[in-house]
Amino acid sequence: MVVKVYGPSYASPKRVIALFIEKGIEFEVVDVDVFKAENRNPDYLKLQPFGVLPVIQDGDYTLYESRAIMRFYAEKYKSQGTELLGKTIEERGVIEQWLEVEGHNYQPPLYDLIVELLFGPKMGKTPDEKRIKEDEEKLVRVLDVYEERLSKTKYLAGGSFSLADLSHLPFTQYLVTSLEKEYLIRDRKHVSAWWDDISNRPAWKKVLQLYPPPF
Ligand SMILES: N[C@@H](CCC(=O)N[C@@H](CS)C(=O)NCC(=O)O)C(=O)O
Repeated sequence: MVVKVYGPSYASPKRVIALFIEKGIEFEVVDVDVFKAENRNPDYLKLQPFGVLPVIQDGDYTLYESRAIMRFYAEKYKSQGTELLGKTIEERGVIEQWLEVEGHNYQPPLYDLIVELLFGPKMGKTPDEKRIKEDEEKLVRVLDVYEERLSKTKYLAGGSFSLADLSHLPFTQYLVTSLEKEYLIRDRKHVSAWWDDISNRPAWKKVLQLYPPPF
């Protein structure tokens, strides 16, 4: 069964698509244009009542929330493609910890920056400089924690690439490419090496080739 992914040009759907490519899961995409408010159409809201992307449909199984989708397929196809959930329950715990950090500490200030600097202006809004400064400060504090962590382990959850690293790819790509804030990565030796490693994975390069930034 080919999995249908609604998106696919935006960051959160790319998280799911990167996972599908890492795992060798067949998928097809359905374009949803946020700038035409297609994510607010009644038919789309039947699939994703909060009106955000992505949603997947796998036969008659529907799932939303990009990290829930990633966890589901990484578990369902655990022995297929790249192993992303660790070998032991302890490793899994640490992966889950860093996935939570990504979702609660890393992405929120970065998402705000993207809205202020990319999406807002495209919709005619003036960027809020105070908010931009506060978000960048928050992100700096998070990246300092990452630098410390990555000085001890090659990847966030230990010695192997995992779902936690993968989950960082789409929004960090925005940071580097579209927001032109690559210095936040490059100013930190270990974060910089980690970014070079994970962003050069063939699966991620394929995602960018299929759905290039900025959106
Ligand atoms: N927690 C959700 C967030 C999804 C999300 O924010 N998607 C963005 C694209 S990256 C979106 O659909 N934005 C459109 C909007 O907010 O109207 C997930 O991870 O699936």
